[in-house]
Amino acid sequence: METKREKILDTYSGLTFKNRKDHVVELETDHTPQEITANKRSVPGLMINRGCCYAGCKGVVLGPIQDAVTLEHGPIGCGYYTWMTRRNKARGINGKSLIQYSFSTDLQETDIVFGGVKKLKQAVKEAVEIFHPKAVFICATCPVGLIGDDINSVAKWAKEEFGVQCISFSCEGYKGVSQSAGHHIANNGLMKDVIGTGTNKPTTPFSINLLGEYNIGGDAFETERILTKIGYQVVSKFTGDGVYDEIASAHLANLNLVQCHRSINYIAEMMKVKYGIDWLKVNFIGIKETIRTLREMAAYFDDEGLKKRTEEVITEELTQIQGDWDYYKKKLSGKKAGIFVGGSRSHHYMDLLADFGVETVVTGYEFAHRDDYEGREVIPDIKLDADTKNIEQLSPEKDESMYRRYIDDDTYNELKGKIELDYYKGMMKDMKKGSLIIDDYNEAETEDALSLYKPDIFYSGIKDNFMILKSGTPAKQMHSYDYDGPYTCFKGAINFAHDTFDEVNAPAWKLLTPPWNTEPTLEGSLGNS
Ligand code: CFM
Ligand code: HCA
Repeated sequence: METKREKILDTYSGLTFKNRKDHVVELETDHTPQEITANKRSVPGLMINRGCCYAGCKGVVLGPIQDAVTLEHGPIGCGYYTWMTRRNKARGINGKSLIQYSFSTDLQETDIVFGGVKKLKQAVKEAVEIFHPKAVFICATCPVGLIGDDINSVAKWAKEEFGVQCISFSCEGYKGVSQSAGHHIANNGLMKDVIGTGTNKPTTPFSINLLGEYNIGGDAFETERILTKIGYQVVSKFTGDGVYDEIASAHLANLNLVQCHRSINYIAEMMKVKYGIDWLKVNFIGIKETIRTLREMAAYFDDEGLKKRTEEVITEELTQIQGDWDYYKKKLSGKKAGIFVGGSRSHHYMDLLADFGVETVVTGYEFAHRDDYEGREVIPDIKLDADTKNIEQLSPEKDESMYRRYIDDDTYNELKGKIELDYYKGMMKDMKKGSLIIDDYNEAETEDALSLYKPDIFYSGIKDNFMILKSGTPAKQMHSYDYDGPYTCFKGAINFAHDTFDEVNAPAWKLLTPPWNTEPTLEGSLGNS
């Protein structure tokens, strides 16, 4: 009998089938990872959900830093489409935040022909004079790389001319295969020119940096509330509600917490080598996951007072939500979910859904790497110069280096003694036999997955959201949370359950008939590979 995976792939012709077959996995055994192909170039013509390198660098990692001007060097479209589309909230510093602005050099055809450096210099000058930012981040888009504008020299010039930190990021959209390369480029820039330059010394030993938390819908606010209540000092957040000086002083904290491993593991690994700061893979999405995380943190610092306070806060927060937790568990238990988001949320939200008895049966990522699916031993994605102790980052194009394919044996051995190898758990370990995992999912595959698995609710991306809604499936998009949130920690979990409950029970679904209720589902046989 054809498996569900085979049915999905069956719709493809030869070449596309050959490409896609290794990106689609149906688990053969409970909680046992299988090999999946990931972080590869998409098939042209398929309606995928990925973004570009520039989106990952400018939009995702650098954009949320509220006292920096993130200046797009390129045509206005790239600036416009990354203007406030991501819900990374910021408190503001003395009532001021720059994240609501879109800064662009607005390159025109003549600039493409004669070069855009003059315009870029003028834009930096205006940005500095009008907004007085802590830093200017110049982010290149595709045409800039193609015409060869020297953005590095402009950054150097601006530093001297205005006495302001100015960093250039060569994050042209076409680099790499998705936004993932952009995360890497942004991480490298922050590590090279920002982290380590600050002097804000923490005042308690329980000082942490919250990495890979972008404060979508206020998530970081809620996590920070819990951490502060326990007695932790949050030195910096990367980069949600981000503050330049705090990030510059991150090296003075005692522990790094990694929420979104995909987008920021590079910084965690580099800080471990350069400053000896350990990192913990945490997850503040989900009640049980939050408790596990808080206990692991307390165990790490190994302080009796901290452990006691951790338990007190857990009890206090649980007492406040227990009634709601029981209620929503009763209402949602037994339901099946599908989740497709970028590079880490699918797994995190799987944990939160499990708190309410909801099983994730079909899932995947846009641009994750194999480790996000399969798990891995954590090995730094860097080269260490044995004499100077300088760290050289491997190029983002070689991003699959997670499996130490691009680290020579000598470097590996050099690092192995110095660094404790950790294990990073991917999503497959938390999934059951028969569940489906799709990498770089596209619209056709999502449609087929919907009709084959018939989830009660589907957590989607932005681009695929409407197609799912039109199929009559309750859908909630997990990039901006459909303007809700926060969803972190204890109260956030209840917010999420409440929104999910509303979505599933909205009367609108009774007015729609999914196509598979009136038309046959998939037909045909498996093509030759
Ligand atoms: Fe990390 Fe993110 Fe995500 Fe991501 Fe993103 Fe995002 Fe996402 Mo959109 S950093 S990988 S590049 S958790 S922007 S806050 S929602 S795709 S799953
Ligand atoms: C990005 C940001 C994004 C876009 C979501 C989408 C977000 O990666 O460029 O357009 O589907 O969360 O806003 O992931």
